[in-house]
Amino acid sequence: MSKNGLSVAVVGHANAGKTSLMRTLLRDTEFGEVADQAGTTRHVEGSALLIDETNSLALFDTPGLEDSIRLFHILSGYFADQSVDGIERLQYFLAHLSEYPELEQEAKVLRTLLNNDLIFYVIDLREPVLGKYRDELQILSYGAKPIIPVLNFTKQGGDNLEQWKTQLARLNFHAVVSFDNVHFNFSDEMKIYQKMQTLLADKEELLQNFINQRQIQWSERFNAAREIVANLFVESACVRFKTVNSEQEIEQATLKLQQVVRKAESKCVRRLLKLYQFRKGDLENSELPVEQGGWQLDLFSADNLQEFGIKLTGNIAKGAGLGVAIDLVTAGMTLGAAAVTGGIVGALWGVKLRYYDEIQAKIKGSRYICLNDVTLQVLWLRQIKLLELLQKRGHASFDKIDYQVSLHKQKNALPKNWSKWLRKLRNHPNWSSLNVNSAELEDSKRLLFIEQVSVEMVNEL
Ligand SMILES: Nc1nc2c(ncn2[C@@H]2O[C@H](COP(=O)(O)OP(=O)(O)OP(=O)(O)O)[C@@H](O)[C@H]2O)c(=O)[nH]1
Ligand SMILES: [Mg+2]
Repeated sequence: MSKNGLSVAVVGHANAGKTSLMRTLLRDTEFGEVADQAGTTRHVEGSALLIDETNSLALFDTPGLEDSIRLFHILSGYFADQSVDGIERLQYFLAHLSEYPELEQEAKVLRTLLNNDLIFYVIDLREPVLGKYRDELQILSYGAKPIIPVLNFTKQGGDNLEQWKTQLARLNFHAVVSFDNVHFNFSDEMKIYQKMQTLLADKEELLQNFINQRQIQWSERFNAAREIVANLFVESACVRFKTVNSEQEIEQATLKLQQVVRKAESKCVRRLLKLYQFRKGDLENSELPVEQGGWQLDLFSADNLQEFGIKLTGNIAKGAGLGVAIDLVTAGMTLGAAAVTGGIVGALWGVKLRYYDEIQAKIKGSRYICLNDVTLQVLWLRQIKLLELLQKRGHASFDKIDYQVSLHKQKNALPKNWSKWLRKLRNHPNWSSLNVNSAELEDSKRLLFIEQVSVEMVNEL
């Protein structure tokens, strides 16, 4: 690995979350091994994030420190009568390692400490400040490298926060950051790099380039994700299948319609996961509410209504339930009434020529079916939810996401232009590749519309 740029050693007590931090910073769910037990990482392992063509930020994961009390005792016991600095103590220890075979893991950490520019010291906030941690910090300070204490498990360990901060300050560590590996927060990650900037003055510009690049990547990814969702929405709201006017045929066409939309949704989910560098395998383990690229709750299941807090009103309450593909002609245009009164011509004028196909179909005994409003709402809210989860999910996550709870927060509002969008989309069957004869997908108006939907989707997650 290139040593151009700068390098960081990730150190800390066993099981504090070092490898998890690596995974999250690298956006790599497969880096190293993560397990809820001490001694999972046995060797130093590194990976790098590119800054530009010649520079990278190298990160090195290390085994956990276990017996720091003994190690500190050994190191501070050397050269009792001479003034010898910390680095010399560490080097002396490493040169005499054969005398302490039981401290081999610790020795790996000390070597990494000496070889890198800066240290992230990962702290499990759930733990109270104990003597062994103070000893660890004293040992690390022997390396004379800038150290950033990274307070991990911020969700569960909040009660110990002040105690840890006070203790760290007493040991002269002031550049503390909070960073939870599971409940990811991009601005917390940026704080880590900003702290690095203040501690490594000669690398300030390089780190600024790095920070800028990370920010651009982050917003580009979010924009790309919103576009994927907007595309699915347009595809699904524009889809329209023609069928003859018989119960059996309509039922078959309905099933087919559901099938293509389900497929389109799982394609969208797969694309989002890939974009955020989560893999299919990670999903099954991490128990996102997604199964084999689709959602556990079937898109057309009526349970979705309650799940997403959707209330049935007006026509929908009386007639079509969720997932019943409605007859566009009768539900959307009241052509039925017009036809009864013999006003076909008037109706044609009234609904404008863009409905010509449907009217023709109606007269000839054919029908068009499309997705009803409620189904589109569910489809929309599920993607927004997934997007929100992905934005906040660290690459070290294992826990089940409690998406049920967050769904009931008031966030499930539809965009204010929702009805306007639907009206427009229903008139553009040529904007959906899900239609049998797909065409005009590169239509500039379609692309513009997708952009508009992406922008208005959610401002900030
Ligand atoms: N909830 C939560 N769990 C975390 C966090 N960070 C790590 N974990 C969990 O804590 C356990 C230990 O994480 P590791 O990353 O393996 O810890 P480590 O410091 O590399 O452990 P060793 O290699 O054994 O020293 C795993 O079960 C992780 O899933 C966090 O921020 N929040
Ligand atoms: Mg580890």
